[in-house]
Amino acid sequence: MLTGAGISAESGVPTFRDADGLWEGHHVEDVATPEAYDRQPVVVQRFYDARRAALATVEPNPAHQALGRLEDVLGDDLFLVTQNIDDLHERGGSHHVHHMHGELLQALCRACERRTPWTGDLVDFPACPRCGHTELRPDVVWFGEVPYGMDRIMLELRRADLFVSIGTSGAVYPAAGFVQYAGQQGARTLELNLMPSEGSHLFDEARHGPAGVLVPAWVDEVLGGVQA
Ligand code: BV8
Repeated sequence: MLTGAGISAESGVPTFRDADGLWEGHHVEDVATPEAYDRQPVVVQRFYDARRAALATVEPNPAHQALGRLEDVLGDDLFLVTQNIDDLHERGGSHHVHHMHGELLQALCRACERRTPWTGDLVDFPACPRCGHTELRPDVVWFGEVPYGMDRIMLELRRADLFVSIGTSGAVYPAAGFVQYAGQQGARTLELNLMPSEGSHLFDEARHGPAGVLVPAWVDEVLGGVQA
């Protein structure tokens, strides 16, 4: 199971590419690359501080909650990888969430490379609670950086018999390549998205509509089958 910004849209978290999306106000290269951070760290910290603060004002929606229910029944037979850096999957009841692009509510120290749960701002460059250096950055994967846990993800894609993609435009790699890889490994592939994504033609089946409607309906279908 792969999710993207679309699953959090109905919770009020802006997506990236839609009108009024995150990238509307900012150029990716100005806020989401290591070079941007070296060039203008205050601008980058402010961009993520604002998103971190906004996270406290939103709630998980029925799509997140449905995946929480699915995990309760399927346990380890469900591997949930998300491109999202919000914590709405966890607040929606999912306990095992693989954040391949990092987490807003975590700070990463560039000096000691250790992580610290973080809910406040980083723009005033506070000291790292572990090593004392003022080298804390958002624990997110920027463009040009290697996503987290790719080995585990590729392993799960190889053993999957069903690959489901929810709320993603299929514009960013390596996530956008997962459907092809999973399909080549024999998995059936399903897209649940508001509208056809860039890779929609690569899926065996595609259902289009809001995740808050599609995902609970699909989970009830699966659980109906499981519990029958
Ligand atoms: C890497 C964290 C090497 C920070 C993010 C191959 C070809 C071309 C380019 C590349 C390539 N390989 C690598 C690249 C470069 C680059 C890339 O892909 N560039 C793109 C722009 C072309 N990739 C990288 O740099 C990656 N690193 O490749 O390292 C490597 C690779 C493999 C193994 C080893 C080494 C790192 C990329 C990660 C960057 N960080 N996020 C932050 O959040 O600020 S990416 C960020 O943007 C998100 O995490 C997400 O991944 C992406 C946004 O995409 P979506 O989540 O899909 O959101 P979007 O708005 O685009 O779409 C929303 C969708 O939802 C839409 O389809 C919409 O219709 C739908 N929707 C809307 N509302 C709803 C809905 N659906 C249902 N219900 C609704 N209500």
